[in-house]
Amino acid sequence: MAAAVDRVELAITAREPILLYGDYDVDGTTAVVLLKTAIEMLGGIVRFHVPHRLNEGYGLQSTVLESAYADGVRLVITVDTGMRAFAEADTAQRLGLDLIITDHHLLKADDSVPHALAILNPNQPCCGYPEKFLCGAAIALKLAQALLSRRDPVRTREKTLPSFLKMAAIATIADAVPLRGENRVIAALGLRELRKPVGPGLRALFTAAALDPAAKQLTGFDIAFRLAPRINAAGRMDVASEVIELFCTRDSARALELATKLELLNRQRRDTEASALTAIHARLAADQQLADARILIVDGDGWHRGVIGILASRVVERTAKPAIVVSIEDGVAHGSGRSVDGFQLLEAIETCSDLFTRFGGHAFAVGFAMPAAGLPELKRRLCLHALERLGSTQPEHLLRIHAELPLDRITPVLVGWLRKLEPLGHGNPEPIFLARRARLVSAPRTMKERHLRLELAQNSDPAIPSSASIRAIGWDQAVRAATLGLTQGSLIDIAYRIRENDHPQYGGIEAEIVSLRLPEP
Ligand SMILES: [Mn+2]
Repeated sequence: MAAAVDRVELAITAREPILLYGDYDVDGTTAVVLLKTAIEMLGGIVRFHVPHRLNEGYGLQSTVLESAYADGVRLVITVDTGMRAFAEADTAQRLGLDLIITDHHLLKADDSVPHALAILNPNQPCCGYPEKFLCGAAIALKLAQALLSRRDPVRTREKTLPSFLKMAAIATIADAVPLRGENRVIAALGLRELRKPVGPGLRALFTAAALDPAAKQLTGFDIAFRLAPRINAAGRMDVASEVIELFCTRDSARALELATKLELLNRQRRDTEASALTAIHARLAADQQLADARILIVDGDGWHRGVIGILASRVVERTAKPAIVVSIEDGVAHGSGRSVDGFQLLEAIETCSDLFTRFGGHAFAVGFAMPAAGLPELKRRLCLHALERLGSTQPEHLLRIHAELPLDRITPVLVGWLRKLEPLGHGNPEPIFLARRARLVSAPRTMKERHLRLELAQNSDPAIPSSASIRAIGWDQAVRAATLGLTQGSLIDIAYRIRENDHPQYGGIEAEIVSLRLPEP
């Protein structure tokens, strides 16, 4: 850290431009925003580069380093990337560029690291930093904190750092690092900061996502499922650098324009994803051999490469099997895979490393590129590998229920306690409850022909008569309810989450049904 801070200070004093090199996802772009803001506060000159997902691909690029050098840059700082950029680090050294790598990605199996002036990554075996699961933006925050504290420790602690926690919290929740330890602190304090009046970019983004941070307590869910997809849409569908502009601009008209564009890109992303997902499900339904494999590898022509990762996640959710979605374009296959507990996906694709032109990732997520002609061989080898590792039995969807909670025990006090568990997300999952033999007070209703709305009552203690009922919502559960033949008076078991609906008309506490069944007789 000291070496990194010294070098950045030198650049600031010499008014030497610094290039920040980020990744195109939420973590990478917020990390750029954070560090850019910090260095500019100290009087430094910052340029940034975020690669274009489709045209440039993931990671540090030598060509960008070369043109930065030609433009007078002598110091490059990576955020959320760089840990495996060995060749590019050598390019930097050859050019005479100083390189500081800040990244949270894992090292190569042999613990070797690229040549750099300094590397900030708690995953290095020699690093004593106690929190190993920081996201990229949180590591950028550490560097910002170190830089600013040297100048003014009091102001940094009391004012600047809290304001930076907003970006770090969004990234911590969006990048799916476990929300425990220091990450929980960053996320919780950052969410609190997000409630206060913020810059025009964040405000415009909140409006686009129909979120009012002043009116309600923001949750991890709001960030993960409402804010983050909009930020990510830029990198998936177009250029991520506009996200950085959105967060840095002071011009509200421009912020509105950029947020509107993100909204549009996010809708595009959703449509693209939905149509490809339909095609994938049709394929799995039609091809039994494909569907029975222990790893699902589905390829299609020209599927948008910005969404193949999300598609793979959807297939995993639905099938409980590791899945790889491949998009073929001009004879080149680009794949993105997601895994399940107990199957190390990076290790799996490493057994096929001779087939790839490029690959990387970790246990649960991988990406690769290869000549499309090699796909049959890849499928053959991976299916065999998965069969060896996972065995031939088909997986079961297991639902983890945290506690049994009859519906009449849901009280505002309990909801208040549950709120204290926030921020919920990876590593700190939202509790799922079980209620047995709840009674339908009225006939089930459907919404938009897909969703289910029930009015349920349950009297767990006959000594205390209760006539109260609770509304229960089941997303995409209308068909399931029809299969079970539910009518007024039916008894059902439900696994559910407790939701606070802030709709002005239908607001209140409700149960969100995760799964339902008829009770055992
Ligand atoms: Mn990251």
